[in-house]
Amino acid sequence: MYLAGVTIPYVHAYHAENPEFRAKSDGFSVVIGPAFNLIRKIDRDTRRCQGSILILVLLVMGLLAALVFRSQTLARSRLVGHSTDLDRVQLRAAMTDGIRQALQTLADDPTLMIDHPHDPWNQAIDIESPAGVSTRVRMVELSGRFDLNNLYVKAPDLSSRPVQDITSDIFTECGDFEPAGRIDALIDWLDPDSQGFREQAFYEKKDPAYLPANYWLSGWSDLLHVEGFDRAYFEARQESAGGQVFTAQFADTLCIIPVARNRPLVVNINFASRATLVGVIGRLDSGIVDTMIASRKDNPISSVETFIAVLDDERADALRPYLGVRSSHFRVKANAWHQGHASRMEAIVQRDSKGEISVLRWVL
Ligand SMILES: [Ca+2]
Ligand SMILES: [Ca+2]
Repeated sequence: MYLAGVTIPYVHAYHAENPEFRAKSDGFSVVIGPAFNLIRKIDRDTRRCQGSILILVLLVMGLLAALVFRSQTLARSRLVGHSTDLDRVQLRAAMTDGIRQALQTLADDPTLMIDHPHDPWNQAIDIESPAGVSTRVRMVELSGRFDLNNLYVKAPDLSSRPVQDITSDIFTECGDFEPAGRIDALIDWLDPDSQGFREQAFYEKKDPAYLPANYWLSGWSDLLHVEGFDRAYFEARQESAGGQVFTAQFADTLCIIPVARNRPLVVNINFASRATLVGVIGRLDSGIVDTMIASRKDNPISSVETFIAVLDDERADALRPYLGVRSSHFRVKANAWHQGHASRMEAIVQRDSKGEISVLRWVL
């Protein structure tokens, strides 16, 4: 009887060299005798059968071991996931408590109409919870910087110094000596109309095309969409830092506060950097900037009038709307750590003259 299928030619080939060749296949032995005398013998080899059972048992045991290992791994990862969730909740709760405490200190400021770096709210708060969570909360004063969203004010005061001129001077302090095109593009991005060179028609031609916001900047990343403000521009400003002149940093001189306004937000001269003050006041009158910085060193300046009184009336009127001694906007930043996990939380807040605080935006 012939073996079925393709095995026969194979067996024939071997038979030519080994007349007594015994070929095996699963469950069968094929004894090959003299040439072309193939005999199929159904020979259930007992030892082979035992071997097969042993292999089967080993396979089953291996499978069971794999299942047990898998279930243990899953259980362990669920435990780790649960622990991570618990840590996240603890960190979040600790930061929320820290921010609440910092905002309370800000609201309880005994000098609401005058703000200075020596104010109690300007000190970092460190908290260690009984559960071992470490939290640090810092209040970053924003009113010492000039807000880029001032570039669009609904009802500008015509006697004031133009916001574009102030922004241009601050950009120059930061090492940008040709800021006019960028500032025009930013105004087009902010203003609600479509009249300008960097409006809808311009951005529609980009690849990929997009539309200008015609609205407030909500953060620094928004600027990257505005013509002229790509990453290379900011990196070039970063690299220019280190010297004394025209090397101010955008982050130290400018801010972005996402809130509507009819007038520009006032710069607090008790907090502003020299570059911000020079930008707002102008290089021609930068002498009063040096006087301001010397005067505020140990004690807060309580009025801007003392300083702008030396200017002629027209110049004083042009600057008065931009300068003050009170801070209205802050960024509260919280960081928390626990057993190798860390988390952070931020909020931009506004404080009115009565000490009432409102959160403008959370950054989680
Ligand atoms: Ca104060
Ligand atoms: Ca526009």
